[in-house]
Amino acid sequence: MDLVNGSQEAPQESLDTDMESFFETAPPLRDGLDISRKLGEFIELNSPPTGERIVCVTSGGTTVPLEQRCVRYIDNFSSGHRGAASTEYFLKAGYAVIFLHRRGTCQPYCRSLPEDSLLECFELTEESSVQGVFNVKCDIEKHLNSHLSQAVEQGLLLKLPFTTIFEYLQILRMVATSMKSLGSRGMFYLAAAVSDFYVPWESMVEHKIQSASGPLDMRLAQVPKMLSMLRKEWAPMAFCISFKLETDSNILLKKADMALRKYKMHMVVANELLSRKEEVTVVTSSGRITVRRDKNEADADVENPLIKLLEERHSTYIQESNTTN
Ligand code: 9Z3
Repeated sequence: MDLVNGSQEAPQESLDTDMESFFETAPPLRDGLDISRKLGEFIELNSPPTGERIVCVTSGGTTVPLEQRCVRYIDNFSSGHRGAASTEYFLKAGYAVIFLHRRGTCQPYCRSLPEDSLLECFELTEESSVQGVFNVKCDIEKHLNSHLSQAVEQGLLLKLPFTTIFEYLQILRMVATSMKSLGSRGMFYLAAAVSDFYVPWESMVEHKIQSASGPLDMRLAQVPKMLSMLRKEWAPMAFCISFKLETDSNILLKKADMALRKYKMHMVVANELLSRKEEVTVVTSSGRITVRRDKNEADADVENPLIKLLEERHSTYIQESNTTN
């Protein structure tokens, strides 16, 4: 496959046109009406006087289909652990959460469940008894019920799944425009690993690409940068945090600084692939803050202190917005 990586930056007008054409040509969402109804109800329920703050947490990687009847696709790495853990801490901090996640990735309150088939937990050994297995099952059910269903039933957690870059960006736009009315009480926490390149739907082949024709040459278009659209049009008053992922530590903070300025983010969380569960650096216009997991506690997550920091900064932002308006 031939990845054509042009390094020149596109001017603003061409970005706007790229964005329009992305949405005009994307295959429409199958459950768009249902998502829109759920979003409307969720935002109404969690707006004053019954609710206060809402955060949209994006989580997992987007896929880029190579065929319309998709057999092959390019994927962006993300287990969804960051998004799932952060959702738990946001709920704990009193936020209502819209969890926009890649289908099949890590879910809130299910992070500690084993990767292997759940049935393997129930495997009978000579010492274990049917009663013992039943107790394990009850413990798991109790754990899930006490957190997950509670959050969903109380209307504090709305889960919206995506797979492709087309689904992700269309749903993100719906969420953002629905959250516009919340003003500064809305937050975007964009931890999803979003494809930079894609095959436009109209130039994608319908059927499975045949290998008999030899090597595959393919030109990928650049995914229009939605962050500036989010800040400028979709939800201009919302508090926005994006993530910057690099594998080369020498360029990470420079790239995070650039993203902060270019997309007018309120904060950019910089992380390196290998150390992402241990520490992150929060880049703001007034400086950088390193946030680390508490190594003295076995199960401590870096998301715990991170969400505390973001919640504090969001509170200050809401107060400042109220006094200036
Ligand atoms: C992140 O950087 C996330 O923290 C991770 C979390 C994907 C590393 P896991 O899901 O990992 O816990 O396994 N997300 C953003 C990645 C990204 O694609 N950022 C774009 C960029 O770096 C900007 S939107 O250019």
